[in-house]
Amino acid sequence: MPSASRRSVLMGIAFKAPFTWRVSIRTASNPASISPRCNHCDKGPRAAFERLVVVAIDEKVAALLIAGDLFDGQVRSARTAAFLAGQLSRLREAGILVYLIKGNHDAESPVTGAVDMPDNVHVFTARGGKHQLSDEVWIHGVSFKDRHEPNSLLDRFDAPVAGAINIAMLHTSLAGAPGHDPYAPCTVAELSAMGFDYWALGHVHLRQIHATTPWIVMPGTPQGRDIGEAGRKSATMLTIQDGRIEIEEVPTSGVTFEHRTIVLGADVETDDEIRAAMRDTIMNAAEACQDPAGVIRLHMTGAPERHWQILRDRDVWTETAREIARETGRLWLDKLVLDLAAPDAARDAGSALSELGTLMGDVRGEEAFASDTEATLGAVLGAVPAEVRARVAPDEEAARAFAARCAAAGAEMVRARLGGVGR
Ligand SMILES: [Mn+2]
Repeated sequence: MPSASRRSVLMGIAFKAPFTWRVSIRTASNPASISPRCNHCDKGPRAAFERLVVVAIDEKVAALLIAGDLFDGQVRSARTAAFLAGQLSRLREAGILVYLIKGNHDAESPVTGAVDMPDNVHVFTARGGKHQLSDEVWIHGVSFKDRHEPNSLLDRFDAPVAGAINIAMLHTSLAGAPGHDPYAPCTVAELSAMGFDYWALGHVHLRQIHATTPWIVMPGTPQGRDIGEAGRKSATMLTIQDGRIEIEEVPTSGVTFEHRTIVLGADVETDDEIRAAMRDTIMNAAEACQDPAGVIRLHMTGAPERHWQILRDRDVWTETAREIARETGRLWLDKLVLDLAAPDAARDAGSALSELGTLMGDVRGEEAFASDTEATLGAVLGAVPAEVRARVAPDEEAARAFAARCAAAGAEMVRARLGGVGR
């Protein structure tokens, strides 16, 4: 038990596959222009965990709480196990306890069982339990037994200890989201009614404070995994003093994902102007990036005169953006997204090109074309890894929408090529 003089400070985090993931940086089609690897990206999740350990030691915290999904289920890696054991041992030497509950991903991980945890680590079982951290603080927790946990786990918690601060750890999707499997479902109201002072939740990657009395906190992932998890990521620090809990956010990510948008005005006429706009935006992003490295997705919107040419020369503009990002020394381009409109659709009306556009639009509306596109997409998806498939087309409706987007983008590309040639 930590000495009475130590502040009772805990850090609650929710991990997801922190040690095994790599940021996927699209490589250029031309091998000569492939970006140098983003070292920060490769190290991302481990670096975030190390940063967490350093803060924990510097701040002399009493304990580190890990609310599940420390490991990614499918990955077996001795290096991962060794890295984790090393970091946990650093905490042990600093007299810091670690509380761990298993999430859905840990439950299927071959690594979880293989790691011989240092003796400062307390792993809660699926039966649940409680552990006294200090004179005034008790930690409660329940682990996942299997990958799937469609039922609430709340009945496995002991009652809060009277006269103490009680912190409960749970891996849960809360009330969940439509189309996603429920993981230990429960509501904020149910959690509030349990009598604990703080709920240290895990599973959802986005940080969210659901309630303050009691605290119900989903701290989010300490390192974003891809552009879908944009922004700086963090852990949550708890300070317990005079029977009260205060929290603060502690940045942990080593790589920030960001979206940036360039709006091209109708008066943009030259490549130089476009390059200048790109440079401004990317340089600003580099300056604003608070992490050692950043990955940006650049969106170009607007209705410039050069609309056709830009769409036609998409690869050139992608490489241009990639090169400017490389110059910053700390940014990597995830992707250039072109969302451009023709400057004045009315002016084109009656032209052969406009007629072609209308025809392609009509055909896309036909059922036979739609089912043909969906069949083609089905064949393509059948050839990609299941994980990618699940992401692109999690259900039938999403697959249909994706097929429609592909068809619309294809039509736009055809128009861009023809329009570019014609001008
Ligand atoms: Mn999970």
